[in-house]
Amino acid sequence: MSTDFTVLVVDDEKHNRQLLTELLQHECRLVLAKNGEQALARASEQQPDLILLDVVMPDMSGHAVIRQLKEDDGTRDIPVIFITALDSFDDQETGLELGAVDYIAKPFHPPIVRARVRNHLRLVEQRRLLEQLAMLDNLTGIPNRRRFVETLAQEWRRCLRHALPLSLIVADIDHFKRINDTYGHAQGDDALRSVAQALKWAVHRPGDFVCRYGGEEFVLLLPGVDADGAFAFADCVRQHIATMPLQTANGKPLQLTLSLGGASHVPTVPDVSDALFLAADRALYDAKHAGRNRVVW
Ligand code: GH3
Ligand code: MG
Ligand code: MG
Ligand code: MG
Repeated sequence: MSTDFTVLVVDDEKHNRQLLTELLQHECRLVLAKNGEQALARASEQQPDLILLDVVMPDMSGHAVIRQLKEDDGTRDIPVIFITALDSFDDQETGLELGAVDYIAKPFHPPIVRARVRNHLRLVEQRRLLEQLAMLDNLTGIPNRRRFVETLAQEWRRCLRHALPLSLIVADIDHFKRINDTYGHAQGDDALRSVAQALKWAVHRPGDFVCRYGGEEFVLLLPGVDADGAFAFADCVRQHIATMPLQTANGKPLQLTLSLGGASHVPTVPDVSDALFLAADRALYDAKHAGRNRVVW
């Protein structure tokens, strides 16, 4: 089991915290809390992958802790295992109904605790992998639209905090239907993969982002870059794609072009990132109507 997992152990008794630490220290990174208040603070700061939660604690019960964890967007999805001396069927039922993924009775048998923790961490690992896959476009391997929506909201907030400009570019392949019609759909797919790789190569600064938004349309995000910088960047991309030779099955090299629409804002209010996308999309429309293979801002 890899140690890049973090497990939060919450127990008011030092002896229990020590026992669990000895038991799990080679499985994961451990964070300890001795009461409910500490548990909530550490869960939100450290974003552990799993929480082992005592029920009977003096200030705040484990049940109160899990209720608060489930109310908060930032901690809702962290799996919780109760470890408790309250082991009646009713107690177990209550714990599971509050959203715990498992229930371990005290006094616990150490190898069973370790095995259950391992099992739950394995589930966490599988879930992470699925989440990553769900954010990738399966034709090109670059991030997909779902990832874009998340990233745009994130970058908008970050640029708002630091008073930075955020630039967004929508790029659409020109007359792509003709490429499919002339060379076939498989060749069209290859062209999409090549364009995706070229765009990925172009956005190499940390924080820059590119995704396949859908069909033959890509979106690029450049945080911290103003309209002038982003326009120049978009035009470089346009020139690069227009001169990039693409191999085809019949040996005739294929050339394609992009139309790009861009928009830049310095965010001043939260949650209007949609307007940035719409402005860039409108600019793309103008680029198409002005004759394609060009950048419009
Ligand atoms: P425009 O310059 O106005 O953008 O013309 P266009 O032909 O690129 O645009 P249009 O929207 O008419 O056609 C887009 C084409 O992209 C049609 C569709 O079959 C093709 N396409 C969308 N997704 C895929 C894909 O995953 N693989 C392939 N090969 N083609 C795709
Ligand atoms: Mg206790
Ligand atoms: Mg097109
Ligand atoms: Mg299109």
